[in-house]
Amino acid sequence: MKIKGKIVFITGASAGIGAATALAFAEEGARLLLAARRKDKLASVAAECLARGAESVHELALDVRNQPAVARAIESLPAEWKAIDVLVNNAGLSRGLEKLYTGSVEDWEEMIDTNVKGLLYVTRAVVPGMVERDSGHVVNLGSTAGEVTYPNGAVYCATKAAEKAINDGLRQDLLGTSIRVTSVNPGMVETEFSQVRFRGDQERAAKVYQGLQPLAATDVADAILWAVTRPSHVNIAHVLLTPVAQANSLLFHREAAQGSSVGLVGSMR
Ligand code: NDP
Ligand code: 8X3
Repeated sequence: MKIKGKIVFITGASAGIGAATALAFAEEGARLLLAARRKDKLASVAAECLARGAESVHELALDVRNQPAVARAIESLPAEWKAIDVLVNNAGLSRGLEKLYTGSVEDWEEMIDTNVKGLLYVTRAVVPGMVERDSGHVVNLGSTAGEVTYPNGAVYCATKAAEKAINDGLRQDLLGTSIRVTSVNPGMVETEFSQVRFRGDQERAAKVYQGLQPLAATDVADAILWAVTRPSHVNIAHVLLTPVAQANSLLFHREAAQGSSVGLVGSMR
């Protein structure tokens, strides 16, 4: 599939994987619909997209947890932006790393509301138009965390396990249409993710990536662009990508000052 002139809607486009994905599609000449809550960050990603070759950019200041706002934002798109070709359901976050029985209920709700309900709200608002046009591609951001649960991360992992079920269910429900559905499941990617998880504790966030080379947001953007640009009869169901030094959610190889070490993610954080 050629990307030039296609409308690509990316949630969580103000940072990390979403911003890198916006830039990757910009370089292919896409028309970009970019959504996130932080307008200033979104505006600078939008400007960079135009500089890198995007045909046009439309920004949406949107909290995906707010269902009426999501529905309104999609319904009230200008006519020339309505026919969304690609939806990248990327907005998401983790909060805290704590045992389930002492965890913060507010943190759980924020993760579930964003990663599960937000993804559902956006999908519900966008996919009917794709069905009407019998054309489109939905890419959902999963994670190694959705495949293997790690200690102190049960609720985040549960949201990504839910993403896997939603991704697979949506693909089944769209059988008989031309719409494709893909889950891109990265391991550790160095973005704002850990800073958000640890509420700005830079030192703790940096420790997550110590002694190994994590994925970059551009590596994930590359996988998303690859999945979307396969021929239109090919559906990539899942893409799993990790740093070479990561086997799964639990097993890492870290170079320590004294030599190498293999560690559990829970204990290393
Ligand atoms: P970042 O924190 O760098 O970016 C997260 C993006 O999501 C930001 O643009 C943020 O924008 C947006 N976002 C968060 N909450 C909302 C909301 N309620 N409404 C709208 N936008 C929101 O993290 P990543 O880029 O790393 O994460 C992107 C996705 O990738 C997430 O779904 C994450 O779970 C997944 N992932 C990340 C991995 C990693 O190791 N980093 C690995 C596997 C998957 P704003 O704050 O402006 O709203
Ligand atoms: C993010 C990857 O391992 O930090 O989904 O949870 S991890």
